[in-house]
Amino acid sequence: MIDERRRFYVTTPIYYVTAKPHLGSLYSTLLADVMARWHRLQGQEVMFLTGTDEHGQKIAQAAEQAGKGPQEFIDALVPSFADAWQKYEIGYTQFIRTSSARHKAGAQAFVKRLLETGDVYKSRYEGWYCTPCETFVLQKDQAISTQGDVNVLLCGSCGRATHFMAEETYFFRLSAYQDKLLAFYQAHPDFITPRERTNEVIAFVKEGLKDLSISRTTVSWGVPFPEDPAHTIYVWTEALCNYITALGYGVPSHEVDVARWWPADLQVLGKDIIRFHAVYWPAMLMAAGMKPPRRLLVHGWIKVNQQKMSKSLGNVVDPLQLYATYGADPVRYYLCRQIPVNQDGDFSIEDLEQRITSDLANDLGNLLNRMILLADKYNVFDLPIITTWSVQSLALRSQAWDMVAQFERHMQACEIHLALASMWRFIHAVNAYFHEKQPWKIAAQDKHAFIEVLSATAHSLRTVAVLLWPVMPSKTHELLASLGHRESCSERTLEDLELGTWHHAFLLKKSEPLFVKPQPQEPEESKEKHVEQTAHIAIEDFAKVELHTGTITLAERVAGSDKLIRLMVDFGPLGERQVLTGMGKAHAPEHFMGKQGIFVTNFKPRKMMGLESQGMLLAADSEEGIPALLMPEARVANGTRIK
Ligand code: ME8
Repeated sequence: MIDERRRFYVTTPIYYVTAKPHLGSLYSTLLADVMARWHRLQGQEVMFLTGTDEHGQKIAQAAEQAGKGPQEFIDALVPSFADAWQKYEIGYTQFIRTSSARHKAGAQAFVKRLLETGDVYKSRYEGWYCTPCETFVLQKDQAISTQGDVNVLLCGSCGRATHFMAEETYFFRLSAYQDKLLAFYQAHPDFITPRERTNEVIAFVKEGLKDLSISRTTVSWGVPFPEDPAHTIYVWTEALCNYITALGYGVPSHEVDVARWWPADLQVLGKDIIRFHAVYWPAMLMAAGMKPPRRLLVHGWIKVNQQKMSKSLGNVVDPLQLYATYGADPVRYYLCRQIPVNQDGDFSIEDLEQRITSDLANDLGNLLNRMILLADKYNVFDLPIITTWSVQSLALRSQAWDMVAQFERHMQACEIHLALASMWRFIHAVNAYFHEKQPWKIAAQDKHAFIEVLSATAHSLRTVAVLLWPVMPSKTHELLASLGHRESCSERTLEDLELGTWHHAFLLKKSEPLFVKPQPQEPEESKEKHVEQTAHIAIEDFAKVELHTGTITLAERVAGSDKLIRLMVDFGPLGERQVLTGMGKAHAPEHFMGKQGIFVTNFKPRKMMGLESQGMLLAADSEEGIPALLMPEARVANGTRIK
């Protein structure tokens, strides 16, 4: 099922740089990366664009709050996007910044084109504006909140207060595109994935489209409007242009690139910005004489406790923290598998860890481990090409073949979670096959049958690794390396898997487990219990530690150290010993003089600042955090053993 077009252009939304990227930004970018890799796997040339949205009131306000100029503010934040994408192996081919000269010139050229076609005219706008969403809010989309005696009009999308604005503005004649848009949706039923969302869009367009204000006189942090520098281009109009300015729109020498890549094959976005991409953007492109994108992948929201994860709600999950704890591939897998692309999904650490433990470590990782362990035990690493297969192996091969077809179908439809579900059904089947065949029992008597089971398992794992590469680029390379296959997934095609023939030889390699199971996080309370439990030791263990009483006869600071104090201690029959203590910051030497303390006396002597310590003085932190010496209640003979 190889796509006959040889090129694939995929984009992500460009993110507002008001803060570092969060899990929601990663999610859109990851979906685009998986689709980009999926098309690379088919041997297509891929253009993958992502970037940052750097103009408008929202950015200007955020910069002001941070006490910085807008350019300085965004310049400091943009590297955090590139860094996160690099850690998560996002293989974009271009990163666009809307403050770049190329983008600004391209956006101006696009608006100029709309002026020339007569689809942009100057008039006056009055309405309610939501700065966080950077959009005018129609009356029907507003909610009213009464605060004291005042009614505040809230944005229907984000629930925050709107403010009234009246200004001279340029309008885009959106109303003229109502019928053309409806005809376009009808002619392209696959324009929006998932299809259900098309109905929302059609209903919105059918209600009637008003002309769109596309300039501001009150926002200076933006791209100057062509031929009227008192205005800046409305941030959304300008931002949408990034998808073509990145190709070189407006630069005569780049016309060929625009023609080569546009229309985009896939634009990934969250459902919050569907209207901009499914209505305004296609209409503006039509007005400029260009085609709308081929397809939009509109995904749901990642939520935390049923609420959308967002910067303004302060409930964002930091992708870098997840990366540090679990690594990139397990998080990539979790996001693709757990959250259905077409729905909202709740993020939880428990689900993430559960997926890593059961799907990755148990189902996939253990299968590889068990095979390699057996290969090692019977010293059979070299698996030659098999020409005759048992009935069960043939059945497994045909399951593999079916899975490949299902997987491809789902991926072509951008149903990544369903593609993974069908793959895991197959992985379960491979585990069942391995279990039924009991290769550990036949290894000694029937070497041929033993090798056949390993080979069928290796073929299955190779199929899994190749298809899974778009989702877990590193782990699948490790998996292939353990099978002795060093093929680079990015260069291979699916044809071999589609044929379904098993004709490979393998050279198995001993390797580290593919996935590490996360250690369960214990609640604080049970952690304490755990400490109590592990604190139980046998009396013989205690007997190993020799504790004696001793009287301090000398205490002085060790030269060159503000911590160490040298003590001479009288241990009675055990003699006199030198003990160093690190309590010099809390206590002066006089504090120790003449006191009888308890010492560990059988530690291996240890040198500190050139002096040997032959014991350890016991102390415990007081409530004020100052070490208090542990002493016998009554004076006892020096050198008495504590039992
Ligand atoms: O809207 N779950 O930028 P933005 C899933 N600059 N995806 C989420 C998410 C969540 N909780 N939160 C954010 C903008 N996203 C404009 C876009 S494009 C020409 C201009 C993702 O930084 C999702 O894709 O607010 C959403 O559409 C996008 O980030 C919004 O990012």
